[in-house]
Amino acid sequence: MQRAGVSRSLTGLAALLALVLGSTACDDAGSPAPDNEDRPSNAVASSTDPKADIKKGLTIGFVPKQADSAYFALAGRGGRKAVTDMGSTFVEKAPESAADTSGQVAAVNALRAQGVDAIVISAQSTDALCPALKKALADGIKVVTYDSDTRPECRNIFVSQASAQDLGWIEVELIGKQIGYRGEIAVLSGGRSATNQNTWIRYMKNELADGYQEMKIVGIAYGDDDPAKSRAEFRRLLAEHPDLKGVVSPTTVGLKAAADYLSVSPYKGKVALTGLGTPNDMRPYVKNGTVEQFALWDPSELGEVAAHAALSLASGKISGKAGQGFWAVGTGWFIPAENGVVTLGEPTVFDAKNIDVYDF
Ligand code: RAM
Repeated sequence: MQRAGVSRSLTGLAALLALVLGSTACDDAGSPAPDNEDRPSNAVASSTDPKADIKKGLTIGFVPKQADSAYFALAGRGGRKAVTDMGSTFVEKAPESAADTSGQVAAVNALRAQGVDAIVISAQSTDALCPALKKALADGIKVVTYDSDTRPECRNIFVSQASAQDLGWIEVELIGKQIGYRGEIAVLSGGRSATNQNTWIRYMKNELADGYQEMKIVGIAYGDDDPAKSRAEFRRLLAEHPDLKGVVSPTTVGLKAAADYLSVSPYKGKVALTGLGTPNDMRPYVKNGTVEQFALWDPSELGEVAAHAALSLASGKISGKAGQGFWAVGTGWFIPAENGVVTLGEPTVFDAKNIDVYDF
């Protein structure tokens, strides 16, 4: 899509977002393309009753990417509130680190053995999680992915934070604006196998190829959503690419770690930094001029909507089939599109003008 020329003539990213979102209503929302011909489980008709009540006494198990994460703590808080408000039990099993895919598989197996009614997971890897999730589905456990998807045949619904195409474009725009849409950029990502980051990077590359020919990605590093590794990888990118003009970090952990280093390094003011971060993490670095703008959605809302999807699935109100809507109390009505994807809405862009309005 040729959008760079149009976007450069506008002043605010809000205007850009409105423009783009209006024209991309039908794009996919970050769900990876199935790499086989399996029929998605959510496309298989199952008997549902849209008038059924939400059951009480269910057990909903959340599996975030990692235990020690401000982002997943917020998402878990939203999930717990939704589940307990509706009279059910919230449990969470988290691997120690985001690089620990086997820890996520173990968490899924443990929740399965426990006999939970639904599993809500941010999948760290498509391939590693699918077999375990398929077994859970075969047991009659409903599976919702949130934040990071697996294959459609391995879950019922994916609650996506935003359209992946829009996120790819916003990242390119945020960094492009700051470097005059010209020069070398790099990406500091999270886990190498993380479906969400890999999908956004793919869309970033598409955008660059399509309308930003004078910007070039010269390096992609993976900090595994570990602060120390992210910082080290950021320093490596800076050292290996002396002409680097900017870095995009589409992970809250990577962006914070990079900003922390940049704020006290000689690169401050020379290399632009943006990406996805929480306002509370990023406030000091916006205030001290290290970071101009970055974006995110409300992680707590993401957790709430994912929990409501799980409750509706486990109550037999919906099956994940396209068109079968569910009500997320406090947020609204969501209708899965093709492949069972539900999109939360538009991400927010934060900067010095609005950051103090947000507290998460
Ligand atoms: C990190 C995780 C998460 C991602 C956010 C933006 O917290 O990698 O999956 O959505 O960053």
